[in-house]
Amino acid sequence: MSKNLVQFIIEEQRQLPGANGDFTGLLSDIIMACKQIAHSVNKGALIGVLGSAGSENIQGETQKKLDVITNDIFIEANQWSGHLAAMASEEMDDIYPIPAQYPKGKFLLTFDPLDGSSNIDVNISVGTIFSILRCPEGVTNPSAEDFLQPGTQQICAGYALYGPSTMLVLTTGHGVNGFTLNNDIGEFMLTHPNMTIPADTQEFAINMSNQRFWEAPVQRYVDECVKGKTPGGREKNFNMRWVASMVAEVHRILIRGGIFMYPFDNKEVGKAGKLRLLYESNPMSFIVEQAGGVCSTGRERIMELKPTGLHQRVPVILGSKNEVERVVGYHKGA
Ligand code: P6P
Repeated sequence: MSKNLVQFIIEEQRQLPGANGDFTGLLSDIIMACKQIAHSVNKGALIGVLGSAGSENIQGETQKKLDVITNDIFIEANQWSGHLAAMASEEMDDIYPIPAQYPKGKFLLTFDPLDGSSNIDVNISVGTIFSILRCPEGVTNPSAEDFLQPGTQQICAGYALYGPSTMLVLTTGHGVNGFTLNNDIGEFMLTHPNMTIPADTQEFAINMSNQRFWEAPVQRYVDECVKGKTPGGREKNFNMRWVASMVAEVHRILIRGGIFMYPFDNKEVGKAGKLRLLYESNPMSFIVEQAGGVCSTGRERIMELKPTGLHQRVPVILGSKNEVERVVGYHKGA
C-alpha cells in the first residue's frame, strides 16, 4: 500500500534539522481543512452551499457561499493548535491574529481557501492554495508587515485540487509530491512522487479576451503560438487551454507541461495583474520552481519580489522552463 501523506511528512520532517513536530502538526491541521473543504465542495447543491453569499471581499469580488464557508473551515482547523502566530486570507481584509484563548506558534499561514470559485456553480474544478512562512524571530503579535516576506522565505507551499479526484500537491523545498484522497479511508495517498515539469510544451493558457490590453512581448508570444508552424509563427503548433482556475492550470502543467499567463495588462489603471502575490503567485511559484519550472512577472522572478501589501497583485508567467524564458527574453528585448 502506498505511503499516506502524514507518514510522508513525518519522514520528511526527519530530514529537517531541529524539527520538533510543530511543522508536521501544522500540516496535519491544513490537511484536515482540505478534507473538510473537499466534502463541502463535493456535496455542492445537495447541502445548499452553491451560489452567492451576498457579500464582497476586499478585492471587490462577489463572495460565493463556499468562499466564506471554506475560509471559516481554514480558520477553525488551524487557530487552536498552537502552531500559528497569525493567518492571512484572500477572503479577509486584515490578518487574523490567533485568539487569546489559544497558544501561539512560530509560523504564519497565508491561503486562498477556494481559488477559482467563479467555477463552483458550474461544477468545474476549484482548489485551495496555501503557503507557510516563519513568524519573524521574537514577534509574538505579528502585524500585516510580518507577512510581507519574499516568496524565497516560504518553508512550505501546497494546493488541494477538487476535481474528478481530490489531490493535494506539496513542496517543502525538496521537490514536489502529489497525493490522492482515498475517500474509503479518508487519507491522502502518495500517487505522484517527485513531480517534474517538462522543459518544453505545446500548450499555452491565457484569457484571450484581454488580448488588446497586453504589452507587446506577450502579444508577440501569443501571436506566434496561434500562428504555429506558419510564417511568423513557431517551429511547432500549439494548443490552448483556459479553465479560469489557477490550481487546475498549474496541476495540468505539473503533469504534462505548459505555460500559464496572467500577464500585466492595462485593463484597469493601477492593477498590476490579477493574481495575488502572497497566497496565489508565491506558493504556486515555489511549487513550480521545485518541479523544474520557471515563474516570472515577465521582468522579475516572482519569488524575489518584496511584497508591499497583503493583497498585492502581480503579473504571472509560469510553467515549462524554455517557454517562460522565451517570454522573459521578449520582455528584455522590448
Ligand atoms: P479570469 C480565479 O478567480 C483566479 O484568481 C485564478 O484562479 C484564475 O486563473 C483567474 O482568476 C481567472 O481569471 O479573468 O479568466 O476570470
